[in-house]
Amino acid sequence: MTKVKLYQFAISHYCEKARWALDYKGIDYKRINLIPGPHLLTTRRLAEKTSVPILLDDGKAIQGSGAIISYLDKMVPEKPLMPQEADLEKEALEIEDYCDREIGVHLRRYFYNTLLWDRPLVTSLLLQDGPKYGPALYAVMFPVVRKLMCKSMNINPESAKRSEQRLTDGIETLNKILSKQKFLVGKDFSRADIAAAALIAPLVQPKEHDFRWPNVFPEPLAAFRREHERDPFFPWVLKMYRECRKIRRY
Ligand SMILES: N[C@@H](CCC(=O)N[C@@H](CS)C(=O)NCC(=O)O)C(=O)O
Repeated sequence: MTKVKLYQFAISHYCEKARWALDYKGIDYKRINLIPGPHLLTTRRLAEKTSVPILLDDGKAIQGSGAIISYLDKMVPEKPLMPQEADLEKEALEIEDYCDREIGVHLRRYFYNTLLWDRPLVTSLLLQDGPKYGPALYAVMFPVVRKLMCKSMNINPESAKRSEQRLTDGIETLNKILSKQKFLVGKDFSRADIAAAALIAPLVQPKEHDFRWPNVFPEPLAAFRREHERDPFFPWVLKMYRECRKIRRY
């Protein structure tokens, strides 16, 4: 493979899924960090939808964390992320899809409903490792970006309350599986583990994660974290990051 590029938001947990798969496969890639708002100018040019992650390989764009993992497994079959047995393959895809929908979406809505109203904190997070023009642009444009984010992700106090419950249900599902087994599917590490661990990582904040999270989250997020610290999924995420998340820096 020639050097591939990953268009991403540093903060995005879906982008973390793609980064994890790239690092796990030992692929030498370049990160192109975009920031919410102006990202539209880049992503519209590259792919069908506006979202990141987008992997660019030799002019071919692969959009979406799941599609990127499937593509990487095809291009670099060593260390497969898809279980090799057909029934486990189906199970892994189902769990990944569940985590994308029930954890990824709801954690994001629940978190942003608080974070977006702490302007210094959220702008420092959204701009982390981003382009140089970011701070000047957000000094003027942030209220517009926030409005767009709330509209496109349907973020408001009522929807966030429902998302808190959906996230809690998602966590409960993970707890049930992980109290019985080491990995989510079968006996080996797979894309299902990457999906679950990466998408819930903003809550757990493992030290191996290469996004610099704030030392303390504002309430009620800090309280939500404290409530779940003793759940089975929490030490499991820390272990997955410790044992299976080897970040390569190029
Ligand atoms: N299901 C997609 C979700 C990707 C996604 O929602 N990305 C967000 C960032 S977390 C995004 O790019 N939002 C901006 C947009 O859609 O224009 C995946 O797995 O990649």
